[in-house]
Amino acid sequence: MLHGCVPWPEELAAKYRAEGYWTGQPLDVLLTEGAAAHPDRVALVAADGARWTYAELDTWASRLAAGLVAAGLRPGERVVVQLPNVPEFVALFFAFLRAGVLPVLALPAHRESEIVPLCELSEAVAYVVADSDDAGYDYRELARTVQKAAPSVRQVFVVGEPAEFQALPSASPISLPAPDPADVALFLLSGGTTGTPKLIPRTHQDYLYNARASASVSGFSADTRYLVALPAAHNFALASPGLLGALAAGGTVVLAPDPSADTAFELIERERVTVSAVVPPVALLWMDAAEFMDEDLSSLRLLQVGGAKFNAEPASRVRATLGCDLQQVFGMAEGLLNFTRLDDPDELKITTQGRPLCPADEVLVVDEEGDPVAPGESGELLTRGPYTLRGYYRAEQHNARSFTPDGFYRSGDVVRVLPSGHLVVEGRIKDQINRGGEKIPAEELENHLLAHPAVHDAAVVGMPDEVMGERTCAFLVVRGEAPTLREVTAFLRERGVAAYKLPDRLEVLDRFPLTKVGKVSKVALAKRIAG
Ligand code: OOB
Repeated sequence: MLHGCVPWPEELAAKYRAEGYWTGQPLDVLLTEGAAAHPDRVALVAADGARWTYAELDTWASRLAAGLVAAGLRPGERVVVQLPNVPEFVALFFAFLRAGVLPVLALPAHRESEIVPLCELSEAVAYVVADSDDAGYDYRELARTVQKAAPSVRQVFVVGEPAEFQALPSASPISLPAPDPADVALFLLSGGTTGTPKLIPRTHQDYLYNARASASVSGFSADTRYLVALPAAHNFALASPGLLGALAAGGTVVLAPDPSADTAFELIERERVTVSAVVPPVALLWMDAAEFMDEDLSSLRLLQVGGAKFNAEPASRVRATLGCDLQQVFGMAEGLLNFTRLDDPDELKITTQGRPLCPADEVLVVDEEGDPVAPGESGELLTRGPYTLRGYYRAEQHNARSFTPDGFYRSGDVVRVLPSGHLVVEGRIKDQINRGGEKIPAEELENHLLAHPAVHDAAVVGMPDEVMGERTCAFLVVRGEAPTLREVTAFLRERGVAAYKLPDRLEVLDRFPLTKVGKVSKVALAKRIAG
């Protein structure tokens, strides 16, 4: 495995192979098999209606792969990819797999303060962006900053107008060596809890299992028309089952540039979309909009909701408002996926976050001492399995804290297991805010706040919010005059912090409440703001 990654112990690897979860195939078979079996079926539809068959997508990916090689990219090198939901994302994804180049999948919302550390940590040799987004944000401007700050980035490729950079490289297809299925295929970003980003290595065979098994448990088939409403670079929309799962099943992927009801409903009607995946605030938006918008949503059979807790009350209204079934998904880029099953009783679909995807997923619920709780009691979810990472990339010290000595990943999520095996997510012990599915590492935001000249100390906590689940509250102890929220967010933007990480509220205190051992009590702060 790539240096800096933690492999599965051989004993478990042998078990996962023997039980058929790891097939020894490269991830790219998702496309090559489809192109061989049904070349003329539509694989991909862009928002503007442009479409590609499996054969066309396959050829496009091969040409891009040859282009990447001709541009000097070598197997094992890392490239930070930051693209919106455009068809080039899909073709390039497969091109990278073919060239053995490892994409590091950043989100379109990320800015300098996220992208530069990612390039540094991964020693990325290239950076791929779109020219601009719908709001007019120019990613080439970001690329200029990134290239100055991260000298490992030799090349910038641009989808659209390249300016002084390069267009996506393309060349006549060449034959390329097959990658080792046990090695890294791509890097996902962790939601994170610390001041620095964490990269999640996903291997060919673990991610192939992830996509195929999720597709199967979600009932995906050749008739599936999957709307990518969340960012394609996020594990939910990419492979859980997401666009890779739809392709694995021989279905069609439809790309939505944004998850608004206007955009999504038009595409659902036009492309007869059968399934999509959204975060809870988007589900709420769609349910409200369905009451007054008149697009035909009758093709929609299933709405997958995850990324943050979807409460039972709105969950119980999905069928009546959108006319489709609900599947709750509790997943993580680190691996473990839980799904409610299509044949579960409504009660479980509405009140639980599903049960583990794989029979070989090991789930432990432990108390503060790390001891298993009594059945049905709540505690921290620990997990290991055939598609759950064994360590973050180049993060030895952090790994020592994030994993138990026998390799269980400490999720930081507080859950309770029902007799049926379904999990109910009850909370979190990790220092992170989950703002409608978007994850904000508290320490990272606190470090940015501490850089403000008027800030003496900073502590960031979530505050309950009906739509987003939580919003972000920054508690500050200041020197001299307190800055306003507007000043603080302007300061953070100036530092290149992604918009979704900006605090929603500022509270100034004389001093922070402390725990018995003298640490800042976030529990007390969270209680205070909730009140
Ligand atoms: C998904 O992945 P990430 O990596 O953005 O975030 C993972 C974290 C989990 O540890 C948990 O804290 C939270 O997001 N979460 C949920 C949840 N789904 C995720 N909390 C409560 N209820 C849920 N249904 O968010 C992700 C990855 C793949 C599929 C779905 C979601």
